[in-house]
Amino acid sequence: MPRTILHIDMDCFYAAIEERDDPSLRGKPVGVGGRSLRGVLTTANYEARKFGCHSAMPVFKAVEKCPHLVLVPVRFDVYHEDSRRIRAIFARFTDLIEPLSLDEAFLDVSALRTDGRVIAREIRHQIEEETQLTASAGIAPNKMLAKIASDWEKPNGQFAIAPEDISDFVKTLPVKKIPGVGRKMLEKLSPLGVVTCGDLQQFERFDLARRFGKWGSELYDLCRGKDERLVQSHRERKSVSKETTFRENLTSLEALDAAYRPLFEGLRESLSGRLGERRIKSLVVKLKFADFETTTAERAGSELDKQVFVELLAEGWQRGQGRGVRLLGLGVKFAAQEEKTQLEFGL
Ligand code: TTP
Ligand code: MG
Repeated sequence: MPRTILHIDMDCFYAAIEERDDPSLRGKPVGVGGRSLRGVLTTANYEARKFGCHSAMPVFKAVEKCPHLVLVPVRFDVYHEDSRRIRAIFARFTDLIEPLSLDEAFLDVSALRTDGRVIAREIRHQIEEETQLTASAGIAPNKMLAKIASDWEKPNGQFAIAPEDISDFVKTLPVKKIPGVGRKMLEKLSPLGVVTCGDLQQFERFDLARRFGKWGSELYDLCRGKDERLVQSHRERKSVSKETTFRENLTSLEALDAAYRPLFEGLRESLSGRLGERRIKSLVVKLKFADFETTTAERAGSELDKQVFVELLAEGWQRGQGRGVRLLGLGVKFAAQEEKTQLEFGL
């Protein structure tokens, strides 16, 4: 059974929000992000894009291109709130939602067994009703094609690629439309005479792998419109912890002190991988007493600190007033993750 994947992308997201909230901006070229000429635009509305203004363009350059450009400061809290409302609308249709940024997401709606075009239209309708913002949608059997399709009828439109149309669609599709094929890749492909996915299809898989490594092998599939990647809905992890239940209750602070060390090492190991990139907000010690009552001692902190855990341990132990301890846990809580674009632009 082919899957039904939607890619939903808001139109001129930040700029559209600013226009909605300040109708006097409508019809004028608007750039969001310039507090000074040294800044960069986070986005430009369509009037400003006609002049060649675009995201990530330095403000001074944008003003050169479009002297009448109206610059408005960013209001991330508002964009976050609209993003939250949009995601809540997605959640009415499926749990399989993979947000890519504040304003775009993949949805796997295969389980609804309904024409993806109908679902996309309904989602876009609800978004417009509830936020007064427009979205565009791509509907396809996989992520790559859905993402490409959402751009096809932008703004405020949608485009579907049916399984039987894929091979014709990709034949003439410029390779630069494949997400991940950027300027550097194009510089390597154009000397080989590759402009379209059809051109790229002339190469054997081993040849592409030899030239471009693993990415080359992936391209072999992508240029045929093949993409098996799943829509990954990952709930953001809020914390990580290690705990252990003792065979016999521990009855002294010294015993606890010895017991926490392997947990500390375990925690350190958990944080040595990808989770280690997350910002730590606080450190937590959890104790379960002989009578099953649980207590947690927590302190703000940004890194694993043995001394802090030792102190939290003592604090928790004291609350037990001599009760034996059957379970000990050590953990950290993470700060909520920032959106990527926000970090990239340091605004
Ligand atoms: P995009 O979806 O790339 O752009 P857009 O929604 O403004 O316009 P389009 O109609 O073409 O989809 O990005 C979404 C928002 O993310 C955008 O409004 C502002 C922010 N952003 C940045 O801050 N920096 C960037 O470089 C880009 C591309 C986007
Ligand atoms: Mg967008």
